[in-house]
Amino acid sequence: MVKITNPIQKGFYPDPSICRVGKDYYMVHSTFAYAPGIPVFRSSDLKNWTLIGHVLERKEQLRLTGANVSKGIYAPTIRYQKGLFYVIATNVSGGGNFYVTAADPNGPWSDPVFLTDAPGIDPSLYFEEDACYYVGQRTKEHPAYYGDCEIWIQELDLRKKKLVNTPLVLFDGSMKETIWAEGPHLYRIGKMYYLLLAEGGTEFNHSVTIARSQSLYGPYEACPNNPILTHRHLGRNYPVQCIGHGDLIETPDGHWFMVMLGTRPLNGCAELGRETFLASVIWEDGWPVVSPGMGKVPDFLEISASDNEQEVLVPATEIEWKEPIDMRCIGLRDHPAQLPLKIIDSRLYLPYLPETMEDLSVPAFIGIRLLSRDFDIRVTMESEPKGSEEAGLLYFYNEIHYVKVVISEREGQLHAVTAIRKGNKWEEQSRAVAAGKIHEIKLLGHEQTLSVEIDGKITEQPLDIKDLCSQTAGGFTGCTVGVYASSVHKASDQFAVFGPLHAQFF
Ligand code: 6LW
Repeated sequence: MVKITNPIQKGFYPDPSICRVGKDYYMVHSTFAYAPGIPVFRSSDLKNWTLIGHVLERKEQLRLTGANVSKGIYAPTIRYQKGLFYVIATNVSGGGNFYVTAADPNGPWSDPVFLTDAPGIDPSLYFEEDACYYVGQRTKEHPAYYGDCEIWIQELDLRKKKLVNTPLVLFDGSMKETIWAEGPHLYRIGKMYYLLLAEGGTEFNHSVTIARSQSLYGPYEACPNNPILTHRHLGRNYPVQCIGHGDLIETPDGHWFMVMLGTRPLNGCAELGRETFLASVIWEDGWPVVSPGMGKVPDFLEISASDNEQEVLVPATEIEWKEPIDMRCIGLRDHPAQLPLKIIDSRLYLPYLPETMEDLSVPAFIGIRLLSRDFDIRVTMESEPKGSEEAGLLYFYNEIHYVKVVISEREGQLHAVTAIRKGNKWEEQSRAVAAGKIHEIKLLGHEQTLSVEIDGKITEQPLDIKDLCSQTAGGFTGCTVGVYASSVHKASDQFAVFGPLHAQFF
């Protein structure tokens, strides 16, 4: 037996979609305005997930100019058909719905093919014999209320690379006045077509529902047990919330599972963002029963598997600076490797770009996802900023909710500056630090507070970082943390020099 602990993907990995080829599973997630876009994970046991690459790695594949951090790439679907992997997703900041293909899921993936006549978001693909179908959501032509959406289908001609024939509506939700019928996936299981979808919106009322039909174009009947999975009836204090947006998968030996997103809020805030969870599925009377006997996402599952690996605790993340840049690193709106940086003797030379983290362009930021709210993240800065230059660590939720801990010159003297921005609220503390080239910066996270230690001194009052999350600041992402340098809208040809980034998540 293998014990699988939920969530199976900790940190900001929302909108999971999964497919299986042979004994290997592949899973993808939304990345919004982070780059590279759409990570691809592989697993042979649904428990241990290895990051094997990204779908959108090249500049020409991923246009995020001007996108705020929660815009950009939404809800990808991954499917495999006749020797090719397909990922279909939406770039809400430019171009809309597109698909890419790859013979090897490690990449490289093709350039995107944009589907100009596909309104809405959350596209999925369904293959049958030689045909391919686009299944997505869109707002109804005459919505009766906010969030009045429908799931629609249209044939996708992969040779012509465009939608052909007539679009048809399949379903508009399983309850009266359902909001946000979205995240659809279509399957043929046995003799029936099943349409899995999300309803209620990605927040507290999120849910997974299902409908079935004997023919592809319907009519689809809603499952009498809908929603087949939700946590909204468990109340706001239940530790796992917002469960919805699922995808089904069958193991080689005929067992079924569902992956879906969920949050683990504390005091109403889920700083880690929407994470990915797993539940088992059985079939009764031709309908799926999720987590039979329990009806909610379990803390852990025990499944039979030949591959009996040990429980892995959340590992320390050590980012050493070398070429190519560690696959776990992400940047804002552009791949960190595209920054005009240098790596010399395992040191990162990060340019003082004029952009800051508040600008909707590409700041000099190389981050990793926050994997737990208890953490110890540290780096050494081995250079000294001058004038308007500042460099250090950034804990980032969005352009107006972040903490920056930087070394910077103030009135001719070097200072350690800690600033927290929560929308219109700005607090800054600073103290002089000794000149000398090496400064150690540590961020210690504990129960939604952040202690800052610079050069061995905890100088600051712990900061309250609870509100740096979607629940209070809006948006769809989770927090990231990483090295940062800026010359704050002035020109500079200098570089901040960093040692390795150590991140321990408890
Ligand atoms: C996703 C959609 C959603 O595309 O959030 O509210 C979007 N629902 O299903 C971003 O994750």
